[in-house]
Amino acid sequence: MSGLFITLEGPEGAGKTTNREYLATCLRKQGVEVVLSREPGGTPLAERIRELLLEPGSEAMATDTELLLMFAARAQHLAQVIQPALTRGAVVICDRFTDATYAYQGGGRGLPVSRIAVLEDFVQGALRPDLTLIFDLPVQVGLARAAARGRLDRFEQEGRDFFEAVRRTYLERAGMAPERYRLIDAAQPLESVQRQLDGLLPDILDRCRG
Ligand code: T5A
Repeated sequence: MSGLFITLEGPEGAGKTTNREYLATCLRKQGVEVVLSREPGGTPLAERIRELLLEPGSEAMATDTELLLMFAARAQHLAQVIQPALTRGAVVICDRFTDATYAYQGGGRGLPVSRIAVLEDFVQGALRPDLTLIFDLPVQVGLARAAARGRLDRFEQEGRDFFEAVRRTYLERAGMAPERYRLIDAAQPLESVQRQLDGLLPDILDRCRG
C-alpha cells in the first residue's frame, strides 16, 4: 500500500461529512489505514483558525485575510496530519481542500486564480490530491439542507449568486482534469449517493495498491 490523498468537495449541504464516514468504513473493511480529516481545521491550531473563518463577526473580513487564513490553516494541517499520514502509507480522506479555495475565494469572492495558485505552490509544493470527489447538487437543495440544521455560519450567509459561482467553479475544475475528479450526483437520496461511492471503490483500491 502507498499513501493516497482523497478530497471531498462540493457546495454547502452536499453530504461530504455524511459520506466521508461511509467511504472510510468501506476502505477499512479492506484493511486500508484511513485518516479522516477536514478543512479548514484538522489540528487544534487549525481548528482555532476555522473558528475565526466561520464565526460571523462584527468586523468584515477582507478577502485576502480570508485567503491567507485558509492557507495558514492548511500549512498546519499538512505539516501535522496529512504529510505524516501519506508518508506512512495511509489513505487520507479530507473534507475540503484547495479546490474549495478556488471555488469559494476564487469563484465566490472573485479573487484572481493566479493569487491562489501562488499560495498553493508555496504551501503545498508539488502535493495535490490524487483523487477528488465532487458532490454536486443544485444550490438551493444544498442550502435548504444546511438551513435545516439551524444557525448559519459566515459563508452560509452569502447569497445565491455566490454559491452558483462556487458550484460553477467546481464543475469547471472537474472538466479540466477528468483523471483527478469524479462527479457524484449528491441531490439523490443517501442510499443512491452511497451506491455511487460503491462504484468508485475498485478504482480507489487499485490506486491504494498501485
Ligand atoms: N471554505 C473551506 C472556503 O471558503 N475555502 C476553503 O479553502 C475551505 C477549505 C467550511 C466552510 O469553509 C469554506 C466552505 C464552507 O463554507 P463546513 O461547515 O465544513 O464549513 O462546510 P461544509 O463542508 O459545506 O459543511 P456542510 O455540513 O454544510 O456540508 P456537507 O458536509 O457537504 O453536508 P453534510 O454531510 O453535513 O449534510 C448536510 C445535511 O444534509 C443531510 C445531512 O443529514 C445533513 O443534515 N444530507 C442529506 N439529505 C438528503 N439526501 C442526501 N443525499 C443527504 N446527504 C446529506
